[in-house]
Amino acid sequence: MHLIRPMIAMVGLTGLVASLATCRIPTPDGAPDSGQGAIQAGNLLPNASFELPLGEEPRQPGNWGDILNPLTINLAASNQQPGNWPPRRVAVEAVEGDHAAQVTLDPAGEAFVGHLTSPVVPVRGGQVYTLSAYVRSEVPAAWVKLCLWTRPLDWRRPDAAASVGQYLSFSGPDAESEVMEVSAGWKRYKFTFVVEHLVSRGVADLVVGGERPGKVWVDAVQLEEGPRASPFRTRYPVEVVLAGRRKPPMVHPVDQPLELVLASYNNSGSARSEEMRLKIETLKGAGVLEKRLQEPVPAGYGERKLSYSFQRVGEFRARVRSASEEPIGLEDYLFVVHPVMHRDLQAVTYSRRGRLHQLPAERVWIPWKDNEDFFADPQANLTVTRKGAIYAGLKAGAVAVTRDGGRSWDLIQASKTLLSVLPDGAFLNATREPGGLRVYRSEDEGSTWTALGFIPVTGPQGGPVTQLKDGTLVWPIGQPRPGIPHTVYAYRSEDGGRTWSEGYPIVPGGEPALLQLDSGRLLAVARHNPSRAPGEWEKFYRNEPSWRLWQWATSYYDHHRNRLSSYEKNLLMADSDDGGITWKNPRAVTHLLDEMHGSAVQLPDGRIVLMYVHRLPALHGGERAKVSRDGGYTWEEELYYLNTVDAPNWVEVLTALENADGGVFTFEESRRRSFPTEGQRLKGMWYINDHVTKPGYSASCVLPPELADGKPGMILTIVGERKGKDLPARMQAIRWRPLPR
Ligand SMILES: [Ca+2]
Repeated sequence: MHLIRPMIAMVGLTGLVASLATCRIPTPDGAPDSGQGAIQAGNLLPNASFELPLGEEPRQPGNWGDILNPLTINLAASNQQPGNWPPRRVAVEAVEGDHAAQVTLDPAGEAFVGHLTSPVVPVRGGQVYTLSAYVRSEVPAAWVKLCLWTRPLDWRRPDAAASVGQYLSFSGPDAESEVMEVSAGWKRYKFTFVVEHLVSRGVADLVVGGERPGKVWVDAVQLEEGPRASPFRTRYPVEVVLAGRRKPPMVHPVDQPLELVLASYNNSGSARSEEMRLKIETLKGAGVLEKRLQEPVPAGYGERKLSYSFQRVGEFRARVRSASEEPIGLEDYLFVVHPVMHRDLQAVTYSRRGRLHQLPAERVWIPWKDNEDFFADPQANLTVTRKGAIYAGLKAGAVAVTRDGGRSWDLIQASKTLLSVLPDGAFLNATREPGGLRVYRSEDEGSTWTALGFIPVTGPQGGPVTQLKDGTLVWPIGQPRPGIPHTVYAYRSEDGGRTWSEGYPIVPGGEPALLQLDSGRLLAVARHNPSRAPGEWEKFYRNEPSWRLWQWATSYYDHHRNRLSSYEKNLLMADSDDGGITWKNPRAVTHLLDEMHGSAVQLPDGRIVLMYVHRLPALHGGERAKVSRDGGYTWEEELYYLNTVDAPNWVEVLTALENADGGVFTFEESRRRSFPTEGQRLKGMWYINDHVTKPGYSASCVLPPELADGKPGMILTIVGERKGKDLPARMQAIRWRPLPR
């Protein structure tokens, strides 16, 4: 059987090579004859004795059981994750060191099966390899198969009939040993094979099974070149894992030192004076910190605490290498550093090359709070009426109004929810009626309303209505239509809202807002959370750094399966030069996931300011802004932070989840995505939404000089703060301006 596989495997190469090209895991030369050269001694697998942490943190790139590496992600994307990811456990009689990997046998048809997948390792095309592992079982009549994949893993049973008589098709691993019986005592299992030509990396897949559920233990796994299994050794004499051990994970507030834990395993039997290098770079690859770690590494397992004055905000990657650049650190540690602002700070902050600075600003609380719902989300655009009033819809009919440019606010009660305010002071409302949305207009601050036109639409997500200079109303509405991805459409009315045009597609997405520039051009901003088709995973790697960061940070409190829904969750912009009929130049204007609800204003000097919420992780996320001089194509380097939202009860919430679940927080990632607590089904993300204060949405306008400080270019932004367990939903008004041109 195996003899015919090498020729067969050529078929899938075009797709594989194309997909590999988009991935960033370093690959060796995958050229046709990369296998040339002498046999290389040594174990290719890192952490192969399972002495270093294995998923205690959110899984980071590079460790065992990583479901998001380029070869294993197909399992997640096609719902094949194991119910329990193998943890590392103390094993009294481990073959090497003190720990072994524990694999749980899950139901699979009539049998019970478990998998232990290795990190991605380089392999040389056409080379002979031997894979070996020590295995023992708590379950009688257990078995093991040793496998190697050089293409995306797929554990679905291959259709044997499809291969009958077909010389050029097969599925399953590249190489797969016979089934070998496993007993209660440790025994070494070995498998020698060749890998296909024109491949450059692989994942070892140890498959164990039995007739009953239970645990199988694995230790001292070795993948080496050549036809024999040599005595086990670790990949390097010293290997390390860098961890943050934060709650919530991976977020470090800027007002604290950057504290990391370096876990090491040294199997040489005595302390080693091994110099290591810690490098921290931005996700875009710019180096920001490099440290030499020179203390001796103790024999066996050791931990040391690292603490640095970092004082930079942004998204980063930390890695450890040996002095000669060997990858002895098997995971990169991805992390974010958030700015920290006091809720009443009379300033906004901004970052330049990661360093924080302040700009004076005025900040007041709007006299409104809500203990019932978590939303604190004003509609995106504010309008300054001809009488100098500015209104903000809060919830239902509650409206805040200011007549002094946002310094002081009063509450009024409209009888319908405020959608938008026109420059003449009229309120607009959109009410869902059977089959669509009815527009209403009020001339008396929402007391009485007149019905206007109707737009037939299902599942609408309407943004604010914008009145163009020629009086035309343009209303962006996100909606699903049969056969078309969720899209934002522009509806136009040239008679004040009595009749509306068909919807003209703008961009994919929802949650839209429009701005007419001085030039007459219309600028649209929309939230973009695309979904993927089942089994589709290549797109994740097109946005790899920010997507990975999001995946690992959220996998802490939810299941990977849930978070694989989006490969992007950010903001798109597009332009229209004909009043909203034809849209062009669609472009991403933010690039991290969980950045949404964007809106823009134009300053009197022509610059565009984009405001949006940055949500992840919720601890000190907040409203952000950035400035463009060219109409939203390129952005100045400074990032403005209008507020940051603390969540003082995070640890309490995470502990409650841990106690309720008993699984997710030990990172064994049980199959349960929701779990019972006090008679209710509790789902991690929902529980967090209900209990942790987080940033809401924003609304902005440019103040005329008489409502500002006599000078042009001041922005009024309302920022929401969503309800947590102890704090109500509420909103602030901020009078601020970005740096001068
Ligand atoms: Ca071990």
